[in-house]
Amino acid sequence: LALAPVTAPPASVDGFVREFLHNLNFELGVSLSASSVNDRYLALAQTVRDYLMARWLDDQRRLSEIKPKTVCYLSAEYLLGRQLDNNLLAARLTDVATEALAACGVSLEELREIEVEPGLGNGGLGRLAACFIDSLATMSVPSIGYGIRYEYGIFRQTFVDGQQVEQPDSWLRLGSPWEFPHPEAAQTISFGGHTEKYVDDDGVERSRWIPGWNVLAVPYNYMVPGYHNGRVNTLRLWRAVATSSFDLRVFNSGDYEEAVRAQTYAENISKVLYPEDSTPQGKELRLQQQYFFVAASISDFLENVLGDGVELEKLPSRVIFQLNDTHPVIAVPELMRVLLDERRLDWDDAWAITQQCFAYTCHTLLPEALEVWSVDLLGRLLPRHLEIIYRINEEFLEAVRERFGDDEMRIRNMSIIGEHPYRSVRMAYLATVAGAKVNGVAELHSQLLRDKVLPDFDEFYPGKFTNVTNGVTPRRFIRLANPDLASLITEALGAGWTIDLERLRGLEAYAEDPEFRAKFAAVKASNKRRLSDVLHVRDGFDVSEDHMLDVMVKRLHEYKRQMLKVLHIVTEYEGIASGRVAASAVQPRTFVFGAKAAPGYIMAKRIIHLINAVGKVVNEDPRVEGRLKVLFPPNYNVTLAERLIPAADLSEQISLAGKEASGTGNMKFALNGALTVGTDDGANVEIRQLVGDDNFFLFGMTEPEVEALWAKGYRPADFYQQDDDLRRAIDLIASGAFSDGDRSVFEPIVSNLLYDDRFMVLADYSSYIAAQAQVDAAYADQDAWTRSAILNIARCGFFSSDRSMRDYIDRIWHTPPVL
Ligand code: 26V
Repeated sequence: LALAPVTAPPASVDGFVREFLHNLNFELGVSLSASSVNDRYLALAQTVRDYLMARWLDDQRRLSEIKPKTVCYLSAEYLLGRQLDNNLLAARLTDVATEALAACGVSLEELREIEVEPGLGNGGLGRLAACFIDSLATMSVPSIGYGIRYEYGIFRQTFVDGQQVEQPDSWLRLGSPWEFPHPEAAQTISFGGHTEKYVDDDGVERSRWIPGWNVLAVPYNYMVPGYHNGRVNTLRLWRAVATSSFDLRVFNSGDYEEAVRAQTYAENISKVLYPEDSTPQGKELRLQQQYFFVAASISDFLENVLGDGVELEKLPSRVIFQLNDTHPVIAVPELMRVLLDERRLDWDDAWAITQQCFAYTCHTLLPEALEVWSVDLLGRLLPRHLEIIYRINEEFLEAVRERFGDDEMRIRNMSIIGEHPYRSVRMAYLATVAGAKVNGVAELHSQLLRDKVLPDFDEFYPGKFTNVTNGVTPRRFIRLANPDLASLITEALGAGWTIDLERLRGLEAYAEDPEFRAKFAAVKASNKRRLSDVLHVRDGFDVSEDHMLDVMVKRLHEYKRQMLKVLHIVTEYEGIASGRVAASAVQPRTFVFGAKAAPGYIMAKRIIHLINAVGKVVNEDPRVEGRLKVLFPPNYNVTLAERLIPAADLSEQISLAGKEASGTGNMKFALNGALTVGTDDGANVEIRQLVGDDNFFLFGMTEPEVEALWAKGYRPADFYQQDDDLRRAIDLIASGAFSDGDRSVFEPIVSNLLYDDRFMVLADYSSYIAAQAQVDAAYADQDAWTRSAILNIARCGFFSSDRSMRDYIDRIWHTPPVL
């Protein structure tokens, strides 16, 4: 019997209408006239899936025959954003779908707007993973994204009296049309119990794990379509489900309630995304999540992807597991355990294979963000893995001794096991020892990683450390988010730039063309109107198209220095309100914030409160009306980013030098023609090098200057005493002017700035204010500003995540495309 291959429905308006109505009637069980908007959205999503399906199945079949080396991207977070538009675009279906739906009397725009984005990530790290899998699919690189299907993603942020209140993000409530669950392919994942020694049939003494309990990991597959290349890769997210044996044992003992409780316990593992906290460690459930997804992923790769009869020695030629930060690093002892205990390799062979199969990306420099797990917890949850980690460490320290002698200080510093304040496993060290390569995410970050965070390791492993500067996908962040700009670029340069972003260079010449500049300015203005429409419906805000749009969107963290932005706004406000500065002397500006604070991060939440409080006073004061406005739409997410970024004139990238590993928002803004006011930090450094000093507002200390100031002794109160503007701004906050006269509300912020100020806000204040004066002056010449904006776009093609992927492939993965 010749089985007909799966074929896609005809890509015509007629074909699309038929498929859409079929799905509405037969999959959702409603007629067109009786269908809800959600029904129509679900049917549309299914229709798009149907078009992608043949390619997806075909790619899976081909890859299982070709058996190429595959990238397994291990990430606890994927901040995907909405799927519908992206998938329509990738499959070249946008026009057909628009027409087909119109023929059914349905508006595509309306359906787009009801999609709930899967917020399965905290911020930059999760969004980066989403950009990377888009690029890998677009470049036809064999790859699988592995992660967790959280039932609740990043919390929904609301403001009550200006303060953040978190609501659960029940993104699955109205159905999730993009996923394909495979309960039949579940993996069993074990935890707890103990280990025991035994002698195997060959007389070799071995260790084995007798686990205490287990859960099922059920895979949910998502299509990751490449852009216009017919390619569809897979994102596989795991959901925790109780095993029946698990229930049965308790159930047999007759305790029904206990059985239900046990089930709930197991299923908690994939219940909720951890909101990146002010202190990230010490959460047992989080370690369970990490092990759960990497154990399922490794087992899935070995059993289902690798294929039968592959000698394990060849494993490194078939896979590279990329560790997205330390969250998946428990995969290292897990692969060792599988090779040793299940596949019966000896230690040296297993370790040689493991060391070639992993590479590690570090995404931070903050010491408090480097993950450690207490030996106590790890030993309880994963006793066999702890044994393996101890042995890895023993052999590693032995090699260190051989090389450097008995330098106990160095040994203590390099040990994977830390002793203070309690005995713990340093996951970044484990990843560095096990990884074939270790990379930072921007030039400066990679340099500091080698020099400051892991200098001994850099010395011990020459050639292991490298840099791959982050990037962002031009499909989502230019083509979809800014369609008018995309058309303008295509008009000038032809198609092709979307997958070859260096072609944007061609716009340099157009920056000198007054007609092109006028068109660009019109696009910017229209994006502001579009944003205004969105914010009006969403939050009741209005954005004036003749205001400079000054945007700071990113997680709320002290190191990112939203406080510096607040001090600038208060300074501007106080100047005009007090009459010292004529309102007409400043450019009309709307300041926009978007930021979520980790629910447990009290200072970050106070700063959110302050921003809202300052906004309220500024927006209600007639003395600054039409000049200054502050907007803080709640629940900043990928969907809102896609609206805000294309409308922005000014991008705020103002972290203390040496703290922001890279930033990726900075790249998105520059690529949409916003100018940056920024410090010499993260990828800002590279952005400025590329766009040129004339097209970037640099301010603040450099990283060595920061170090020097700490060394000399930093006294923030001195800056307060010596700078009149700064003193007036801080005094105004302290006076209760933004808290109905209550001086206690923001007192903790004020005293933190004056007497602690870990991120040197006061030290960089005057330089920041000066840079903002330059911004004002530059914005007064609209035509020159527009020219700069176009040059930013023209010179930032480097920041495509396609280029990042090429760098990973060349320097780390060695996984060529399979066309
Ligand atoms: C930061 C912190 C800060 C204080 C303590 C708790 C805690 C926990 C986690 C983190 C974030 C670390 C990993 C991360 O998200 N890094 C971000 O990765 C982006 C993609 O590479 C990069 O652009 C950002 O600069 C970097 O902060």
